[in-house]
Amino acid sequence: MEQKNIRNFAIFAHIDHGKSTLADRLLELTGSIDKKKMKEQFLDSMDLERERGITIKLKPVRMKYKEYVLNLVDTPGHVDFSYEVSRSLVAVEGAVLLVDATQGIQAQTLANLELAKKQNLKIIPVVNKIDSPIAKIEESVEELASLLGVEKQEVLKISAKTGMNVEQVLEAIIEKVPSPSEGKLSLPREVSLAYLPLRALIFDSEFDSFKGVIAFVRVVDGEIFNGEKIHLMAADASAEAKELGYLFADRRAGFAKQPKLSAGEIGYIATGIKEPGKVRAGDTIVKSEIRNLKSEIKALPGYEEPRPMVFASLYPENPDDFDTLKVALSKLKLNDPALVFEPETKEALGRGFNCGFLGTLHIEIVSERLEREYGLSLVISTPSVVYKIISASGGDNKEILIYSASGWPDASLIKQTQEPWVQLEVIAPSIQIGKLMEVLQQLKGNYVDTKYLTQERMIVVFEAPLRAIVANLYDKIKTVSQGYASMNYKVIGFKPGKLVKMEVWVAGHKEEAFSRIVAESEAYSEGKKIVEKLKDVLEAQQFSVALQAVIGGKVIARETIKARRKDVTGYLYGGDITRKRKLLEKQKKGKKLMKEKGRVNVPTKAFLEVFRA
Ligand SMILES: Nc1nc2c(ncn2[C@@H]2O[C@H](COP(=O)(O)OP(=O)(O)OP(=O)(O)O)[C@@H](O)[C@H]2O)c(=O)[nH]1
Ligand SMILES: [Mg+2]
Repeated sequence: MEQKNIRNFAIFAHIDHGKSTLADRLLELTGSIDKKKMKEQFLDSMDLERERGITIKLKPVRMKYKEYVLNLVDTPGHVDFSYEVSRSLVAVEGAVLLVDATQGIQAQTLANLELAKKQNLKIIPVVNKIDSPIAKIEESVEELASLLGVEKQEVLKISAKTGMNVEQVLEAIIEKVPSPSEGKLSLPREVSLAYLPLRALIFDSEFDSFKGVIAFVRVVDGEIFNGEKIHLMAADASAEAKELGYLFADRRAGFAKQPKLSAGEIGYIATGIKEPGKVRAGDTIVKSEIRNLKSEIKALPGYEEPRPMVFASLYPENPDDFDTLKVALSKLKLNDPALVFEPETKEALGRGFNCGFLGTLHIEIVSERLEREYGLSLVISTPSVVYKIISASGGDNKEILIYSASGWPDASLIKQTQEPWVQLEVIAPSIQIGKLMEVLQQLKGNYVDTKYLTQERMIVVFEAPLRAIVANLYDKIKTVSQGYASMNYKVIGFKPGKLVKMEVWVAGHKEEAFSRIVAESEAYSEGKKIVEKLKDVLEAQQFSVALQAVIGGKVIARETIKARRKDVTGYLYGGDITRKRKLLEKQKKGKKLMKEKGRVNVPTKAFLEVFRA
């Protein structure tokens, strides 16, 4: 395929603005999919995506339209998956920016646009959902045109649902998105004509037990043939292109084997590599034979490493599953490179991992995927943000970063505690600003500014501790605005704040996974909330169970679950008194043992429920 006939583009937007639905129409228009196989949001192929109605993973697809090859990448809209968006945008020359006409520009529209601008992408502005009776079409067109500084006529008006005007999107892509040879990734002309060694950018990957790591690549220069020896520059690992080809709509069955991949194309390379840790998104694949010329071949820029800000510990419910969890995490990381993890050991839980995530939905998705795709049962600790502690040791001040409550040092060593703060941008209809302000005031942050986005909609800028955001601010904002407000945030640094470690004791034993770091001013209400929630979610035991929130050895809140006496002898009839006594004895022993071990069995669900409290 000649490069001038290739167009590589992503679809990006705020959550739910209709990206995957537009992708459906494009697949149909280009005849890329069997009509019988078609279903709504076809590219959301993961069960989790379909159940929740959201896209979680970026998804590349190759389509043919007239004499052109179009490589589309569908991206997720939720803020927790923004690393999927930034990786997608690096692999393409253009992007369709969708704005839902019933919603207008939202927080992730702005955040994602910033990412696209950094990549110098050609942006095709599109207003979607014009079929909806509540669509504010002209307003949305005006918003989008002024945001991008383009004429209103440039903004396409479509319905991804009915297909109205979708063909215009295809035409605009062909006309306006630069071909790879003219795009941002191509070499200066005089160089590219001479000698073009292979350079392919890995933007995603997954594990296959037969083919090893399958890398999804954008070939930037040169070409690669099936069976050729390859080298991963950053990992300094050698491999072989066991199989390569294009990605058609149905990815599973859609690995379409080819003899070669050429500059400008998007496709996959099965590397045969069996250690998942070796392959990283952002790495550059070159040919083995030229690896010694490394100094002459520059690695592609790759990606900024994502900065996880929320941490939680994952432990296998069955300690024997530690190694399975380890392998599962590294395989999952191939497919979700925003995930970071490090082994750790906690007395009550054994061996597990401290993991970093981009947000709380990310935690949910990762733990669900581990359970579904790898058959693991997990215990998840209360999520926490990173805290900084200034400790005084031997006269010198030392700064340490704490990723979970278990790393909390002895109180006598703590000189000052600090926590990350964020700058929040909330976009909402002006008439809702009052109610939103009430929610924001509760964060005990600083109001910064209010700007008009349009006549009816405003952006409120606010600074607050990240801790408050993690604790479900997103949902609160959605609720008070009936879904019309959206938010985005970025970390601005650490600020001093009085923090303490709160422990939770169940039946007199510390349940380390429940420990969390809280603001001192909120410790009492937090403690109360946790023990009340625990009382709700834990089952009654054969002995009464005390639930206590404890700070520095002092109980600050307490609840009790009453004992349930289990009739172990019920099924014995008649007078077999010795057996009866034996059973009662056994029960007593069991109770004692349970009490000794403090093993009230706390199911994973309880950890998540308590966390959501
Ligand atoms: N009325 C109307 N509804 C639409 C249109 N396009 C999409 N929708 C609906 O909007 C909802 C979200 O659509 P998706 O295509 O999943 O949105 P998305 O942008 O891919 O969402 P994420 O990937 O999770 O960010 C679905 O219920 C669609 O049916 C449209 O043109 N008109
Ligand atoms: Mg989607």
